[in-house]
Amino acid sequence: MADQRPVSGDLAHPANRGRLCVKGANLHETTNSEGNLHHPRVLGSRVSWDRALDEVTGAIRQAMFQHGPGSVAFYLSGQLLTEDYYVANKLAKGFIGTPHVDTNSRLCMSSAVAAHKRAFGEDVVPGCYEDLELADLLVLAGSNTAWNHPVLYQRMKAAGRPGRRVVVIDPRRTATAELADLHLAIRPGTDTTLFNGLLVWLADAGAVDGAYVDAHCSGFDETLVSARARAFAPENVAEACDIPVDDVVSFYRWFTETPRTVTAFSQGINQSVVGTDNGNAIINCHLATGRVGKPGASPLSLTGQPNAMGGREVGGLANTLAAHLDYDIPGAREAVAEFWGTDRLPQAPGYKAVDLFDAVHRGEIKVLWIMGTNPAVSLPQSRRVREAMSRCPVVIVSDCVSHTDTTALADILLPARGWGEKDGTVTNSERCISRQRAFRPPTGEARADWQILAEVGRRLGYEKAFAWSSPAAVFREHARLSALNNDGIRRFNLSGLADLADEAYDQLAPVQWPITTGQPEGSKRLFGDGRYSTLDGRACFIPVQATASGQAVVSPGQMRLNTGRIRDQWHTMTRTGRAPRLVQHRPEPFVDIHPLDLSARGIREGDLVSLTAENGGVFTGRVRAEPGQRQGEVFVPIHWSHQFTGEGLASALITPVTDPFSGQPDSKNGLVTVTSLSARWHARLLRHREASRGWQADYHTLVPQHHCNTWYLAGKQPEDWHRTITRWLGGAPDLVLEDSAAGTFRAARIRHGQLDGVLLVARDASHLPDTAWLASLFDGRELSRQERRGLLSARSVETEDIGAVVCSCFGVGEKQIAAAIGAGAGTVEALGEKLRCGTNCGSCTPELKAAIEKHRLSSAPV
Ligand SMILES: Nc1nc2c(c(=O)[nH]1)N[C@H]1C(S)=C(S)[C@@H](COP(=O)(O)OP(=O)(O)OC[C@H]3O[C@@H](n4cnc5c(=O)[nH]c(N)nc54)[C@H](O)[C@@H]3O)O[C@H]1N2
Ligand SMILES: Nc1nc2c(c(=O)[nH]1)N[C@H]1C(S)=C(S)[C@@H](COP(=O)(O)OP(=O)(O)OC[C@H]3O[C@@H](n4cnc5c(=O)[nH]c(N)nc54)[C@H](O)[C@@H]3O)O[C@H]1N2
Ligand SMILES: [Mo]
Repeated sequence: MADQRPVSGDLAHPANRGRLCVKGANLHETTNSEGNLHHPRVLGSRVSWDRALDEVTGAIRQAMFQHGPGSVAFYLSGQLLTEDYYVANKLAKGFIGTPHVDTNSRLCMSSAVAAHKRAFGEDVVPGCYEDLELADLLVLAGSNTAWNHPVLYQRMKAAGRPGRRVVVIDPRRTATAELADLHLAIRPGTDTTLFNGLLVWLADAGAVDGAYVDAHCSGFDETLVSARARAFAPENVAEACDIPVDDVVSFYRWFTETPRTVTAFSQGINQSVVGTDNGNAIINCHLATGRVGKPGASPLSLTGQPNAMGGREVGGLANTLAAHLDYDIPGAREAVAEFWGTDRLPQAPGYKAVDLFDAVHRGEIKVLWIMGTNPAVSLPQSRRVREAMSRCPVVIVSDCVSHTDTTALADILLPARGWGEKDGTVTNSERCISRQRAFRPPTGEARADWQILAEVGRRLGYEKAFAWSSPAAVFREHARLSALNNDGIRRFNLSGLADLADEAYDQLAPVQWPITTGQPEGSKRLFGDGRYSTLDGRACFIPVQATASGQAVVSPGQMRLNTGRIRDQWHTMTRTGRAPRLVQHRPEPFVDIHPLDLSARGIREGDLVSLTAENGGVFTGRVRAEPGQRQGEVFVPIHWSHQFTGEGLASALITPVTDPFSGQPDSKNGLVTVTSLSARWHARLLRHREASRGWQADYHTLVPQHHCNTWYLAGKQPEDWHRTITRWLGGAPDLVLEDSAAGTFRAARIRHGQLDGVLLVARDASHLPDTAWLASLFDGRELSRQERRGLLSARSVETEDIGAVVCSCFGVGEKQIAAAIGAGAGTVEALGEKLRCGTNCGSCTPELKAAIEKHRLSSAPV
């Protein structure tokens, strides 16, 4: 059962100052160990750690011996701690000797990494979060900050003041656009055009900081010539980006006249075949105006995972070696080899994620060790990824959760300690290192990832190299390595922490790197003095191309696909999917479509549709009419996996094409055809948690509740409910209500006086009742007579139907909000006072505003 203690933020932490997002605030619902992996397993059977580790080392040794070190591969994650990551990288590259170590950050940050390296000579984020508050112009490119970085969004919002402007660049009108003075709903994939055009505009307006460019940059002239050659007058830009020319001009003017400008960018920029160019197109404009690493003036890549940055520090990406030392830096390989005391370091970079799984598919990789990521769901063309894994002779998966789409394909399963159980450090987008501390006992026999890896290193015969006894010891070694051959050009430097005592490590306060003996308090901003990490100290302008797959031809009947995140779920839902409060905001996989596209296709809101990609991938979800979509484009969430639904995986629809520099897949971009599922019936089936699946349906989604599971079901063929009901409910029903003319059927089963199962069927999904009250009856209570009477109408006289939950922090529903607005609560603040909604994490305020606006429009005199 969930631990009921509420979670609170750390008031002293510089990044959030105690604020939490809705997922953080509901963490207590996800820390129950039900569903966690408790013991190691080999081929499905529980084994001892000793046996499991023998299997792991045996498989690695055999592959190395028979096929060479390159037949072993690691696929890591930005959700590991830095210490875990460091040990994995050292084991793989240093001692097994395989270059094939990559991470899910390839799908996330690698384009930003590549852009930083091209421009600055090193993967460095020059700015910090405070800049988001100091900026007079905030440009949010390809980032739905309101939902995905809600704490930063709240900071930006609170920093609003007269004259501060916000521009949001996103094909969709998202919750973030609520903060925007200007929303540029560009055609997907046209960001380079927009920023190339800006560079030309800056030059023509005389807004280029010539002195800065001359003193600190190279490549400006070629870059400008290349941008001009593509004739980027605002009219061209407007046409290519499919936005009004006045909006282009407003954006360009504001950028020109605002020295304190921050451009924050995220997955709409990175996850593209031109992701690296996108990043450089942005950075070019900042370099041209000298706005890098200055208070309130910088490009700012927003990372996603808690430790995406830590992975970049240790060298978790296949094309890096360790500690910002790359294979192509002269002398780096030799220095790292000497530092580690090994002669096994690979000669050249290994496969990046998409290529890695291709190599697995070809049979080149004999042992694949996956840690802290769920590639069967998150990599493009997920069906082929699963096929690759099932072909691989030995798949090792370290995870905290027993049932995921990836653990289902593991030969060896290792239980890893998760959040709250493990100890170490993480680094955020602004280079700030924070301690993560264990505060609860581990689940079952779970071990920390670094311990598992170190033990394998020792069993492979490298006792000395893997002898650490604490994460603090690993951290010190990592810090020492960062200082190796570091003459100050390489900014990543933790030498000031290399001798950190255990107690000091335990108490380490958040601190931003570089942290050197000369600057032990860390560094907020970098490159503000115009000196970069290149050999000549100059930043590089990079000419960028102007077209992306965003302009690929959409055939008649096809729609362009966009994918992304929702407010209350984290990735593949292995944790947030277990929290009943968090599943209520969007309980099912969905498809956002513009209302005009719906009417043109004869589809209605609430219908089930299937999207089919050319690669055969299918996604089935519930239609939402979304006026914020561009016409011709659909948006689907990335979160659902086979653990929760049938065909509802966004990545099934994505073709694995990648950016040529970063190898990051084009995950925001697909082409699909839309067909209605033509369901003849829709149902809700509520069963107690342990009940096995007795039902069959063409569509299903599991919606976990506190005391039961609710299945959303639909079928294309009529059912004989009287025949199937016994199987579906696990026994004969006690109450049945049918109206065959109306197509409704309802039945309930009661055992020992307690509710055991309920089925509600309707021809139209919108005719199904709200099931919150029914779900609450599964708490083990003996049903009263009144409750029994209410069962088939699905409501008790006393309970209020609150509608879909809008504020997950306080469980406030759509219908309550509408009623409060009707009764005069005309502002977000008034709603907060009345219902508490929006007063905690604040991430529902855009939806509250939209509800107020909707009421205003509907009650306005015609
Ligand atoms: N609630 C929640 N928060 C999260 C996560 C989560 O799973 N759930 N995950 C975390 C992680 S790992 C990450 S990486 C971040 C990601 O954070 P974001 O990058 O904000 O997340 P996304 O929703 O994937 O994509 C952002 C936006 O890019 C837009 N976009 C698509 N194509 C284009 C384009 O061609 N140009 C532009 N300019 N925009 C485009 C999409 O419409 C979308 O609104 O979120 C982090 N925070
Ligand atoms: N189409 C499309 N695809 C995308 C994206 C998109 O926007 N569109 N976004 C991409 C991005 S930015 C990202 S970051 C990825 C995310 O995709 P994934 O990384 O695949 O997703 P998660 O659900 O975060 O998987 C983390 C796994 O690690 C486990 N875990 C958690 N903590 C630990 C730990 O401490 N140790 C170990 N060993 N395991 C742990 C969890 O239980 C879970 O199974 O998806 C990418 N894929
Ligand atoms: Mo990410």
